[in-house]
Amino acid sequence: MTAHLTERTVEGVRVTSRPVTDEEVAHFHEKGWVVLRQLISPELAGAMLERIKARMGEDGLSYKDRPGFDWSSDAGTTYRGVSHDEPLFADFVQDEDMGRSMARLVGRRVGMRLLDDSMLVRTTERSQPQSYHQDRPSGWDRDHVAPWIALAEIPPQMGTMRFFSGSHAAGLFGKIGGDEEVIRRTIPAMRDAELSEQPHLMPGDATVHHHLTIHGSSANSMPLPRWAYRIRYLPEDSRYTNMPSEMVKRLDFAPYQTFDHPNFPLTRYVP
Ligand SMILES: O=C(O)CCC(=O)C(=O)O
Repeated sequence: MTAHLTERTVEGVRVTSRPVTDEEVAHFHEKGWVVLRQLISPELAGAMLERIKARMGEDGLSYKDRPGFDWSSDAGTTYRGVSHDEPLFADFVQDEDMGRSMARLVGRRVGMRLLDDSMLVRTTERSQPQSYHQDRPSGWDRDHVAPWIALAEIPPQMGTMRFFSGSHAAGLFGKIGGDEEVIRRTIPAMRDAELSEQPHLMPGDATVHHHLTIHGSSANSMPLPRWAYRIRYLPEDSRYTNMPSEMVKRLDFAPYQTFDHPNFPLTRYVP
């Protein structure tokens, strides 16, 4: 990856991301998802992986959930808030190009803030598929987008995601879940929808999905952990809807206030 103007160096590592292209933005707007090859450099992905392995173990099995905070399931171990603990991640989530790229995917000239970031590790112990769903947030009133970055190679058999193309523009379907057959049978609008191929991701490759895009992933059938770093970005003008939300649970948010709070820092992109 060539040096970029917004590049910064943290702990000796070059922190940057490449800007999204017009074609990628158009693809995202039409389909509700996009694959971004080499969104970050393999060097940055490798440095992030090294740091998270130091916390979770080579196989991801040394990490134990913090009760009431992490969201692990039989589909993987979740380490929430990596950027709160690791300076390299904290700098990256505020990257100027990430902010600009995510605003372009949202389709607005708007500042973007971190909603949260998590390491989603599909280990040999927690290797099950993630059934199809919409993220369907209720705590905020604007569309958010979710980059999911491979820190190590993730072939389809380790559980990359698939997306129902166009589902982001088809409405809110509520508490859905199940495999492809269930989604096609229970949601008439998805009966003939295109389901994306499962990508084979190399370190630094990413997928990004819209919060209403129906998505899921397969099991990890290999004897290695799947290291995926998922960030969620929210437009700066999003307001708290006064609906129950894990994200603001202990924050004493007033109804309809913005997310202007240290937990939700703005990226360095200024529109
Ligand atoms: O990591 C996975 O397999 C699923 C992740 C997911 O559903 C999401 O990022 O919204």
